[in-house]
Amino acid sequence: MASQAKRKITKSGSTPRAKKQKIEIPEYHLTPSIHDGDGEIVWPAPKVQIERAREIIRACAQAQKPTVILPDKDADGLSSGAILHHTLTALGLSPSLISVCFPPKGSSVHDETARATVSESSPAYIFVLDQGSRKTGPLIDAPHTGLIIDHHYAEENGFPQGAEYVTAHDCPPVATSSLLTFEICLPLHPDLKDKISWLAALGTHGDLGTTLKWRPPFPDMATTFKQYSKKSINDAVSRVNAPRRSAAYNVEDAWNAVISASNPEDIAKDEKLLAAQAEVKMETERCAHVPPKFSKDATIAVLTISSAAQIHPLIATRWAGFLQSNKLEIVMCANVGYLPGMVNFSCRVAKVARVRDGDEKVDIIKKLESIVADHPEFRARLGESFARGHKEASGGIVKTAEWEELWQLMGVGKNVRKKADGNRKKEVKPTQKNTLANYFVKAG
Ligand SMILES: [Mn+2]
Repeated sequence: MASQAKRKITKSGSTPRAKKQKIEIPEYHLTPSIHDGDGEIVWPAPKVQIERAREIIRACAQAQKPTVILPDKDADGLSSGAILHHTLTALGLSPSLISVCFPPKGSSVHDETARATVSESSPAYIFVLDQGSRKTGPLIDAPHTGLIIDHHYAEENGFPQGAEYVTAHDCPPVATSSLLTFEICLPLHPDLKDKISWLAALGTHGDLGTTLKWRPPFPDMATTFKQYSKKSINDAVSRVNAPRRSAAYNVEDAWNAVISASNPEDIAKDEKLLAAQAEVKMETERCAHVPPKFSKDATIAVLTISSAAQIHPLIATRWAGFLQSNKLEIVMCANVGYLPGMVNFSCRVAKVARVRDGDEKVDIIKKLESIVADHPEFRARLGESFARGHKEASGGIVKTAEWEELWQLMGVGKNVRKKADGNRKKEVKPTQKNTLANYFVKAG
């Protein structure tokens, strides 16, 4: 894998003692757990929420009524969808009564179009998985039981009207949606363990990274990893995540692979996912070599690409790993070709800035908001999809005209470097293509 190659190169040129690998404990394992009145750890979600979720799932299977599952499009969302689907059918719900919906490219489950699609099948039960939550009207207008299973931050009462919810967000170490769904469903039927354990691993590695230590209170997955290597799980993660990044956005292909697979190797064999993965890789290579431009204060590096594929987060991540400049805080990749008339952008904290602490700690959402803080009218026009996500990985979707205004506000390209002073003739454009390409061989 790329990261291993990178490590090797770093190691070969230095003394082993100096580069002795640091064991990093992920933040989610350092956050103290919360305890209930009896001193028991509250995990992965409050007991009442978990019990209520189980009641709803049992009642749904019993009811034999149309049911809609709305899982998010990545490995975690799809795995929690598959875990719930296997559970409902194991409990006797006819598969023909279950529809699984994915909003089209560029829209979300919170959109009006999604509501209309869900209403079509007149569901009695609606499950919304791993989608993040917003305070909205009811999921559909007709009477129904709605359950949100999630682990993203939600503001107080930040849920659709009338929907019930179970969330891992407030019970550190925060479980993934697939792990939460697994913990809810496992006791509901004796035959589930083999079917859903590897799916919990798949989704969890998808969100928390492929080197996760399964330490308590995370469940003991030794049996699962004896059966399937971590490599096979991790390979399946990248396969499953490919369709949502491809230009065609065939998330259904990923879902079909996950729901029909009995193990991670089945997913690795899926031709459609393989093709999507190849396409994403090719697009990333095609667009990754664009030279960065810097904001006036040199804290933001901007890479502008045009691709119908959702590769902007990948390119931002890559460049964040090796751009060197002591002022640099954020690497931003803007994709002008993802949706017509829109610019989709992803931001990552530059590796050089990740060591900062306390007040200096880089918070992307704050940083983005600070650019427009003195322009409330402009901030309003940027809309709800600007500066969303996490403080370490944020981004947004804005209209082309607003993007150009933002570009001006950041002063992109107006950064004057000292070397430019009085020495213009020397400023011959370097044959940068080669330089950057070489860089990628090492860093990527
Ligand atoms: Mn998730």
